[in-house]
Amino acid sequence: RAAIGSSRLSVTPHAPLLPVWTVEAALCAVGSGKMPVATLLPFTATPNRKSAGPTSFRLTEKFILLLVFSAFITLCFGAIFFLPDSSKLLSGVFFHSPAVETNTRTGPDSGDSGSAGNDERVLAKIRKDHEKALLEAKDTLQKRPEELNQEIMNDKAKVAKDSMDQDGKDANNLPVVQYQRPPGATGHEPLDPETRDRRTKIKEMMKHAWDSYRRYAWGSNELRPVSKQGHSSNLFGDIKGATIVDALDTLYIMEMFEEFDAATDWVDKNLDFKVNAEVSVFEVNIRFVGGLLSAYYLSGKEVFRRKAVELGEKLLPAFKTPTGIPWALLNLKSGIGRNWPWASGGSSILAEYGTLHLEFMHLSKLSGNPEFAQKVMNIRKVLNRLDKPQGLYPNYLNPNSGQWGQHHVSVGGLGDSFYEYLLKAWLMSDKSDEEGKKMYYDALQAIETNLMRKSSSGLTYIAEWKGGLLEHKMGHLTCFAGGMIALGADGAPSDKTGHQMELAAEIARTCHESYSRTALKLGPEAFRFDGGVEAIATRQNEKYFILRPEVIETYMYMWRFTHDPKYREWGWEAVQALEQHCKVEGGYSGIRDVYASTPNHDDVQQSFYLAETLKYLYLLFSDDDHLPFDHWVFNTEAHPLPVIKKDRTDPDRPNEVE
Ligand code: DMJ
Repeated sequence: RAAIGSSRLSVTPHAPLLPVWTVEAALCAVGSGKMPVATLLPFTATPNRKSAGPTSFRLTEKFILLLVFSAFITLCFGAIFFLPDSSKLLSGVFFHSPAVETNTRTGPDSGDSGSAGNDERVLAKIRKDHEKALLEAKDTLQKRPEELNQEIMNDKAKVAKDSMDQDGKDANNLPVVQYQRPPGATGHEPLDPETRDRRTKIKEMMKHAWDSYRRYAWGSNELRPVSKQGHSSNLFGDIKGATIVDALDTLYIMEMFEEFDAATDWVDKNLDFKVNAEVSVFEVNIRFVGGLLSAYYLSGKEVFRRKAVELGEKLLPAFKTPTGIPWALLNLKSGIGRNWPWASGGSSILAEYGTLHLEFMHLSKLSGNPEFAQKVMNIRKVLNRLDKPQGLYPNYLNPNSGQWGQHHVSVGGLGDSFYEYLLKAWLMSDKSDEEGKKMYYDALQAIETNLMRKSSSGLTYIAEWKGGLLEHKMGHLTCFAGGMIALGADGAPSDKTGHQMELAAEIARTCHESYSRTALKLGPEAFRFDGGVEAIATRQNEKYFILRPEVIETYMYMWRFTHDPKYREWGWEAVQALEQHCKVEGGYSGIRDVYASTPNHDDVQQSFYLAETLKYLYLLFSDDDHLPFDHWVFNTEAHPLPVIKKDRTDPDRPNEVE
């Protein structure tokens, strides 16, 4: 036993001096038959049975002993590793697993029934837990994605609520809001196969535009698709990532969620407003604030609300003027503002200060800070105190004196989105903003009377007004008006709904003509109705096309309100032209002259191409319940913002914001 039990074989004093062998080595060598019997002899050198000690065993006896022992060892190992529930034996017996001990000792049924009974109970519990988990998983799988998202949001809101301070503010000093996604954030495939294919095609275009930006210009404001590098216009100062923020909601509504997540991550980690640079208040508001707000309302991700409010607060110093009419340009660090040097004696511009309303109302709602809403409501007050020539709003207003600058009026550049925001303020307030409504319909009447004309061949257009004289030119930007008039037609006073729908359709037709009369089937920046031409650009500096959305925007609204298939056809014509002439290997580019037979690319992929042009195209080939108009209003950069529903229980409180 001593020889076997100890780890080393001790050598008897009588034995000759020999190397020390381990039992394992000896067994191994014997077992493998490699050790000659003679080699073992030194241990058993004395054949005399009477001599004391283990060395007196005979060789055969030793073999038998070794065999018995190894059989025993094998049995033990077999029992440990191969009998059922051996793991428990291992953990319970050898490793003294506390889990096993607790279960067996403190379980409700613990008693003297023995370990077999305990095992049964443990197994039964595991089975029960398993079944419960399966049922829960089944339950989860049966839920619709929206329900799941809503549950996650509710849980998040609950956690946020639990961690808020005494004023009901969260860690970012924002009020806790119960996020509820408005309906139609994503759509479904249209039934008609052709429409479905066309919609898929638009998504592929978005993918090409986005992937190219991601590959060549990630983090820059825009992409140069021909030279395959980043591009930054000075409209955004040192703020970066305009394309990312502008594209967020388009990615979401097209269900490009991997791309949306990458964009979200960039916003979270890199979007920085602490810049010592001058920005355009209008551009930053419509693209960045608008883009962030939409991304928040579509996804419910708090990072977007936080960033939108942070940026909104940075824009507030722009309103520090004697009248409260904001500056066009603002240094985000110093808070010092000024106006464009070219704008009529230091005036602010109607389309710029008049295109803050929708975003600022939502900023007040999401931040709990009424200042945003007060600032834009004050703009209305100033405008309503002023006399308007022929009921029209001039493009220039001096923020110091509160007086109009030059009497230029336009529904295109410098004026356009002011009118759009009057109508949409009313719609976004769930039709409770009566002031906005009246201002819109009065202005539209003045525009119709003073600016709308018909060409000799019957094309309706909206001219520009300069001190009482008409310039018979219509900008590509003005083409948005077809969609706006259609959107407002339903609420038009004095039975004018039908008439306004006709006007909208006529403008859509004129703008379509401006496309079809070019060589490349894409519209010029401005077209004229004088000197013997109709809907054609005559000046070289008006022949370019920079991927603008306005014509397609009008097709989308007209399609929604009429379901006349021609609007989808016209949209498809534009898609084919974009693919043929604007698509390049590194994205989509604008064109310098739409009348030239081959395109000369301007090497810029504008951020509004992803925000607006592709979004409106996608919606043109989607069903009406995708971003339905009774729940969503688009800002001027096509960022959908939810209608702020009236609190029906309180007649004196028209909507949450007010
Ligand atoms: C966009 O940035 C907005 O639509 C704005 O109101 C004017 N136009 C450009 C795109 O053309």
